[in-house]
Amino acid sequence: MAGTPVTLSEHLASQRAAVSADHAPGVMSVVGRIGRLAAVIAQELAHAALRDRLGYVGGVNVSGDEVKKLDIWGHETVLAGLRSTGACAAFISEEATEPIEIPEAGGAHGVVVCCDPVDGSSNLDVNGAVGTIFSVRPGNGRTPAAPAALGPGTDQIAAGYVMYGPGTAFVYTVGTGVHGFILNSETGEFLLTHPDIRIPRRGKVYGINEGNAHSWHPGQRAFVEHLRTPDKASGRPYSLRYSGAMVADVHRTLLDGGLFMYPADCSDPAKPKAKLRLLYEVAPMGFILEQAGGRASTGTGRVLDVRATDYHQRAPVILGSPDDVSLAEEFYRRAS
Ligand code: FBP
Repeated sequence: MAGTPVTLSEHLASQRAAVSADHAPGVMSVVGRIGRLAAVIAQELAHAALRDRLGYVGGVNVSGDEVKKLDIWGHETVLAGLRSTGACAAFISEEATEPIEIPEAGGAHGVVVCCDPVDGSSNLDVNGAVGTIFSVRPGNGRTPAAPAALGPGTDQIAAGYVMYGPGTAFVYTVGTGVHGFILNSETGEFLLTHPDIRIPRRGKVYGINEGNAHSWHPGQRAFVEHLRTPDKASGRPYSLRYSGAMVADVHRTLLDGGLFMYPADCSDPAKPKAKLRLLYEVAPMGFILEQAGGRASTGTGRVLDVRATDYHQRAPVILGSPDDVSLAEEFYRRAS
């Protein structure tokens, strides 16, 4: 890396003007704090097997997923960190059925943070890549503050994720482009490595759990069949890459182009069932992809236009290179 590396806190300061004056202090302290927490979480994940931190705690969360010890540890660590900023008025987490109100924080300009503290939990016990996903929305200056999060994804004022892989990556946006950092584990600082990420218009790779193909919308099935059909002129077949952790699949897609898809289960076409959660998985990733010149669709519409009405609501997602996502939507239209 040439020149003096830019740290996350320096970069955040340079982005301050992009956020409304009311919410800039809240956004800066919350995103900065999540950066510092990510270094702590990375350290814990790296030693989890040595500290008896793997495995289940027993019981399931609001989404019916079996809860891992690190899910709870991650949740409590992020909550404690956000509480100490004094800027987070409410915390909506995958690991808490009800939003956690922090009435003493934030005042009129407190922010609401939606978070998946440990994304890709099924990878934890097999040393696979996992992540943390966060989204920041303006509070309403009232208590309870959490209802301020129930709106379209376009209400987000910041979003990002941490990927715990060979290196620890931190990627965020406050609405003026998407920027990537890598953790220097010696100093605990994130250093700018990918300024202003732009996703390629088209890719060569798609990520989806093909084990669910039987339940897909006919347009989804036809689209994946199209991607798998050899055709030199259009660079097909695309390769299949699927890590089992949304953060890792989205990070690859953002840097290399292509698609990450988790469509709805349409076994009962009248009641399509999605898996991924809107407020702390799909909407933040939609904001990031759009800021990088990509697109995020439900298959039939823009993800960021979906209005949340429930804190743990689910939504289908097809995100990635704009030309690839548009083609997917075309296949949905043709099949509808
Ligand atoms: P959590 O681990 O936070 O519950 O996230 C859901 C998730 O693991 C995503 O990260 C991933 O993309 C998807 O579910 C994998 O689902 P499946 O095992 O059904 O393919």
